[in-house]
Amino acid sequence: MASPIRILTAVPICDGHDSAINTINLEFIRHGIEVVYLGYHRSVSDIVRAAVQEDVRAIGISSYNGGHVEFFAEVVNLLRKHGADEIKVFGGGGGTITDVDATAMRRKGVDKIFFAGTSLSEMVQFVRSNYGKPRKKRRRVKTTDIDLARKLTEIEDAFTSRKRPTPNAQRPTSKAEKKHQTSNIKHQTSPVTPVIGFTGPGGAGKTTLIDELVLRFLRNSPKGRVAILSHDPSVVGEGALLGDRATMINSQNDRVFMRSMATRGQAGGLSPATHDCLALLSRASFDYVIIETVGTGQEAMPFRKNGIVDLNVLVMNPDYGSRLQLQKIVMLDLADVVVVNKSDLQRARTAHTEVEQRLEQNRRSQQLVDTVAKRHRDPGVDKLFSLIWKREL
Ligand code: B12
Ligand SMILES: Nc1nc2c(ncn2[C@@H]2O[C@H](COP(=O)(O)OP(=O)(O)OP(=O)(O)O)[C@@H](O)[C@H]2O)c(=O)[nH]1
Ligand SMILES: [Mg+2]
Repeated sequence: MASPIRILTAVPICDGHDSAINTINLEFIRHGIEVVYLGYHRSVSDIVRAAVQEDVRAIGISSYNGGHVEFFAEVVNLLRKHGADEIKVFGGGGGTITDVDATAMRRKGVDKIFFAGTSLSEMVQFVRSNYGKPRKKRRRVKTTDIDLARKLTEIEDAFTSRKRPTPNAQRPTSKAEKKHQTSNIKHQTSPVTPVIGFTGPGGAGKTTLIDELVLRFLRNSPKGRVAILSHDPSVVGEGALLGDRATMINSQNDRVFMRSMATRGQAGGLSPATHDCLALLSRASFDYVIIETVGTGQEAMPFRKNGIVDLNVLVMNPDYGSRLQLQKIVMLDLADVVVVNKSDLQRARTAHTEVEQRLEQNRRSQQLVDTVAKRHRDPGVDKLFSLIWKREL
């Protein structure tokens, strides 16, 4: 089976017209395309960085507020500068992009501009026939991010084409396990990258929280780098909207390597290729690796059996229901840290008390933290940050 086509879509800086691209994204994912959506008001460098890290086939830009000739051309130029000119650029902007503009843009290296009145199926057809062919063998590159991004694609593709019959065979082990395994080896020098796993129900604020923690990490560690492996579900047509990047603000930074993964048919919050991708990232030179699962249900325990994370963080929404629901959430037994996010909401106080009582029954040293991830400089997020980063992982 061929891997889904992966593309990135975005709206340029100083432009909030995202209704067209939202409709187009939906049509693409229904037709089996994986769309990494970067959101609106995005700069050329943010778009190119994301496209390189995500190793997409093409970038689709929707532009309405003018400056499109220069903006699209800058994206093409920066891709070239990074040695990533195999990533193609296309897009539209209704009547704001004239025929004359489109000709100028094509001359500057843009693949195709879609005008007002084009049907959605024409766009799907274009993407399939232009960006769906198997890739030619790619030359090795020196830039580490491009190289890393391509290796991650190879891992994902191998699982899709079933070249990896036994998933998890080379699963990474947690730092504790690795320590145990190597305790008899003298002079062990290679550093082991701590892996922090974030899970919890859809919309609880996992991505927003990770973004705020990354901000604190970047400030505390002026030269450090962090990797994020973020999951979103594949839909029935086998496409996926990989939308976590659209929520990220602080993580649009050269010191953050982020990769979005679709679950590609696997239940439980992760993708069949997650473990191998994680193994690769934890061997690369990052100070931390963060994983975000898909929004999960009561029975989910995405990090349990495999020991792939060093710290297990469950992010909850105060609106989980009642005490009875808390008895059913398996992750409440397994998490090292439980975060009640959205503490600005009315039910947050009650949620804190109920979750605290539930955790007491476990008789383990689990931490409970209340946060408001969407508020800058939230003291709860500060507390979580010190807990994670100052902890001996
Ligand atoms: C809807 C709309 C809004 C909504 C936006 C809602 C949203 N969240 O997107 C609201 C009301 C908020 C809005 C606000 C503004 N708008 Co307005 N808006 C429009 C409008 C009416 C439609 C745009 C649209 O979504 N079309 C629907 C899409 C699906 O169809 P389409 O545009 O024909 O695009 C086709 C192809 O090009 C292709 N396509 C488009 N993008 C892409 C991308 C890819 C990857 C692909 C493959 C294809 C593709 O898909 C379509 C298929 O047929 C246009 C006028 C118009 N008729 O175009 C003005 C328009 C774009 N807006 C305009 C302006 C000025 C503004 C404001 C600055 C107004 C103000 N003074 O406040 C603000 C700015 C907002 C901001 N933050 O950027 C101007 C821009 C003028 C310019 N560039 O010179 C326009 C042209 C109106 C006008 N004639 O003055 N706007
Ligand atoms: N009121 C409130 N809203 C928040 C808070 N944190 C995040 N949100 C909002 O909650 C919504 C979902 O946030 P995300 O960070 O995307 O949640 P998520 O858990 O990553 O979602 P999935 O990846 O889809 O499972 C967004 O609209 C955020 O702005 C918070 O502390 N308070
Ligand atoms: Mg998320």
